[in-house]
Amino acid sequence: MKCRVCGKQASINLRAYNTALCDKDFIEFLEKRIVNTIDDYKLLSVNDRPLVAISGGKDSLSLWYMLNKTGYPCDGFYIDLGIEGYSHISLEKVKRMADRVKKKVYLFSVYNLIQKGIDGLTKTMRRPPCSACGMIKRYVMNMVCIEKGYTVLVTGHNLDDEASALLGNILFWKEVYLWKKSISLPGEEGHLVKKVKPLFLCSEREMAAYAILNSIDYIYEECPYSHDAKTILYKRILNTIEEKSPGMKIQFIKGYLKMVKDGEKKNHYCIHCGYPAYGDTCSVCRLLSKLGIEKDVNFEEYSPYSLDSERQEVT
Ligand code: Q46
Ligand code: ZN
Repeated sequence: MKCRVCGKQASINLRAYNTALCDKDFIEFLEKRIVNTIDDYKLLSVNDRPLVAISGGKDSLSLWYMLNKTGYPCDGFYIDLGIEGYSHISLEKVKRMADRVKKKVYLFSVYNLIQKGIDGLTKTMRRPPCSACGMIKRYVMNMVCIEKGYTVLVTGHNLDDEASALLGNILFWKEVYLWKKSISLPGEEGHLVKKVKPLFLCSEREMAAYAILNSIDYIYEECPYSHDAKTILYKRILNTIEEKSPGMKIQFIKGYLKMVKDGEKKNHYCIHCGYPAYGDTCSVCRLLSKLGIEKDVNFEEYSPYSLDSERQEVT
């Protein structure tokens, strides 16, 4: 197998793209995809101050490294969740990367907020920890951005995370969540910071390869609470389909992004006639203006009998 770019021995086969690449060209290929994703979906602008949420795993650490390397300087944010055998190891990895990219990382411990770690919270609440943990993380990440003046929160959700979540939301028709899973979620001035996911189109396998090739020291262990059976099942199902039909996952997720975009566009109305439009002008008004015709919509009426006269019997 030869590298498509330089012809040397390829080290990774990307069946979804029908291509194989060597180490160096794969790194460039993936970095280019991130930059294109940021441009195509308008995730970051020149005036933005992005902050990356980092867990210590391969995705968020690689993302932080990549963004700083490709011209998007950004600081990091880490939440110590107080999970035994996990949190202190991940913190070390995060500090190591901060030294490497020479960027600041804010550290926050959940003890400051709830006076216990996620372990303690689980015991007190006697329910699965992920919903409370997710809620706390979202809250604190938003708070740090607002308090420290960052305009965008960047997270490391990858293609496999998003595709499995999307599949779960579709299977159970969780419509509310369905619309909230997009690549970018708008903020509300002073209340809610904009959120973006530049790894939306990068698979788990690609991110692991990128981390290894760049000697990124990440935590291999998953959070001990992360064994949500459904998510694992959905990922397995999607991988089986991907095996038979390479590129399916990316099509699935791109189709979803298109649907969300079209959905947003439906809220636009024609400035001339008020009819729903993709853009400022509806298709009919656009056609008429192309033809140089002034719109004149008169509805003639035909009545078989005068409305004033007495109703005649139908014979
Ligand atoms: S929500 Fe659940 Fe994660 Fe929190 S308790 Fe661990 S697995 S860290 S993404
Ligand atoms: Zn090459």
